[in-house]
Parts: sequence; structure tokens; C-alpha cells
Amino acid sequence: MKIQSVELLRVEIPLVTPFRTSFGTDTVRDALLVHLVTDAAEGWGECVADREPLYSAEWADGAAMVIERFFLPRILAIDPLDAEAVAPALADVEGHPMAKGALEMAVLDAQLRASGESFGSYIGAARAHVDCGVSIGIQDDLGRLLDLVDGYLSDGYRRIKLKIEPGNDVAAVRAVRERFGDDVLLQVDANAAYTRADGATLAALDPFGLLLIEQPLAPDDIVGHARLARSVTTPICLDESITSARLAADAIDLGACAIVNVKAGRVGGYLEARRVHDVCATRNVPVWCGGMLETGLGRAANVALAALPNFTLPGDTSASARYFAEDLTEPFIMVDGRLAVPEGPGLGVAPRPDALERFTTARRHIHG
Ligand code: SMG
Ligand code: MG
Repeated sequence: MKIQSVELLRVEIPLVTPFRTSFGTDTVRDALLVHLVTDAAEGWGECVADREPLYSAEWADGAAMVIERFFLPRILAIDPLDAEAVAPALADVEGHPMAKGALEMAVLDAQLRASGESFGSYIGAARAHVDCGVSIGIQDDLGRLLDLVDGYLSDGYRRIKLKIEPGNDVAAVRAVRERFGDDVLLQVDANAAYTRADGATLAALDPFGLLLIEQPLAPDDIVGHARLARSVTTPICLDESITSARLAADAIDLGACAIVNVKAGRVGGYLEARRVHDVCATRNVPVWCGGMLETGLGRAANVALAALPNFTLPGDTSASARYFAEDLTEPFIMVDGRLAVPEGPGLGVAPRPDALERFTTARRHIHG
């Protein structure tokens, strides 16, 4: 495969409802896209870095710069070019996993479109559908939260995740349990908003039978998570902390988590994400697929990843309609609480030209 042109695009798609986490509020999905044209096929990559470096150190403008200045020359020098060669070629540059992952995704998409294989088949999908969970942003008003949960459960979502922060935690969980009962699969995500001093608050969640508490402490506080895990009964799940398969294995071996959230962008791409899945499977630790409010492009890859055998918990792989009135690609539609793994070559979906035109806020040819 030889690269003929590389284009970086920014698309801005309004969210149907603002998404508030412990670190900020999103009202649009502002995504950096990588569009490759090779002699064999074209490929699309979606970078999950947000507009501001709040979830992690990466941000969309920075990702575009590092791709153009440092990654593109390395990618153009790869011969022969295939997805497996991307991460090794970029490895000498520190950090920037989301930017690296977006490039690898674009190369992989082109490679698979050329060979006619689907992302799911390539990555090892073991089923044709994945269970959908939904992540609900922090609400000021508990009545509004209960209405949202009610609506998502009626839609068929199989698992509810509540975003929490100090002061917006136990009462929200209690209200959801009291209204919807103990059978609802329920979990919480703190996005690192608590400290080692908050053990008592987190232990107060124990009576509610949550599936897991996601990333209560700082990303680099593996020891703190291991201590916390010994003092609460709810399983600890790590998200931000897990930046590689090696870190996933270490965190599990140290007792810092019993469940892992897998996000390809956070670990540098779908190939490393598959390795995270593998090390967790070896240790009998279940995983689930995280989400970064992806457009249909990233969603297609996530749904394929979530079909691997050890993804035994529903992920943050919701339907397009949970995020957007109109998606960039054909929408992912939930049927009976599940999404179908796309079957076409590569991602199996592509931007609809008119939607791409309307959502694009900037585009720049960086090669060819
Ligand atoms: O894609 O449904 C989604 C969002 C899921 O909660 C979600 N993501 O920490 O897991 C997480 C957050 C990170 C993104 S916040 C913009
Ligand atoms: Mg999370």
C-alpha cells in the first residue's frame, strides 16, 4: 500500500444533550479525522482527543500538529505500509496515543477496504451484535436524572452508567436504585474526581450493588486504587490509568482493578486495545468498551472491538441517536438493546458526503 494523500479534517456535530462530567461539559463533538488515500483504497481514522485537554493531556489541535510534524514523515517512510507497522514506526515519539491511534485506524481501514475484510473479522470479533450501555452526564436535578434513566431503559439500554463527582454521587445512585430496582445493571464513573481521602464516600456506594466504580482516583495513582479496592466491596474499574497492555496487566496484578475499560485511543490504537483485551482475558478480568462520544467512524471500530470474546460487560457503545440528531455516517441503530457489528470491508461505514460537507469546520491537505 502506498499513500497518495493525507488530509486532516475537523468536524463539529452538535450533541442532542450536553454531556457533563467531573471535568467539564461538552455540547458538541469536535472531532479530528484522518483521511488517507492510498493506491489500494481510502481509509478513515477518528481521533478521540477532545477540544480541550481535560480528560487527558491530548487535545484535538495538538493531535493535528503532532500528526503533521512528527507522525506523517514516519508513516510515509514505512515500506511496506500496513497497520501493524504504524505503532512501531511512531514509538520513538513520546505520548500522543490518541493521535497515533487515529493514524493506525486510518491505515487499517484502507488496508481492510483493499482486501475486502471487515474490521470485526480482522480484530477477532466473536459475535455479530454487542450489548449497549449508556453513559449519563452529571445532572443538577435528580428528577431530570431519573427521567433520563427512564427514557434510556425504555429505549432498551442494557446498562446504565452515571457520571459522578464529589457531592453528586451517593444520592444519585440511591435515587436510581429506589426508582428502578436492583436488577438494573448500574455503574458509576468519577473520571478521577476523588482522592485517597474519599474512601468513606466511595464505600458508601457499596450497599447499592454497582457493577463497578470507574476511575475514582488520579490516573497515575495505581497504588491508591489498589488500597481502595481492598477497602470497598464494589469492583474497581480503571479507564484513564490504563495506557497500555502492560499497564493493564500490572494494575490487575497489583490488585488495583478487577475490571478494565478498553478505549483504543487511550492506548494508542486498536491493535494495542486488542492486546489489553488479551492480557485481561488471561487474568480472567472482564473488559468493556469505553466511548469518547465518537462519530459513526469511531463507533464502527468500537463495536467491532466490543465483539471480542472477553468483552463480557455492556460498553459505552450507544446508538448514534443517543449523541446526535444526525451522525456523520449512516446511523448506528439499537435493536433490542444491541448494535450490529458492521460487516462491510474496513470500518463498513464512511462519512456521508453531504453530512461531511455540512459538519466540516476545517480541512487541510498535509500530503499529496
Ligand atoms: O461515548 O458514550 C460515550 C461517552 C462515554 O462516559 C463516557 N466517556 O471517562 O468514560 C469516560 C468518558 C470520557 C469522555 S467524556 C467527554
Ligand atoms: Mg471513564
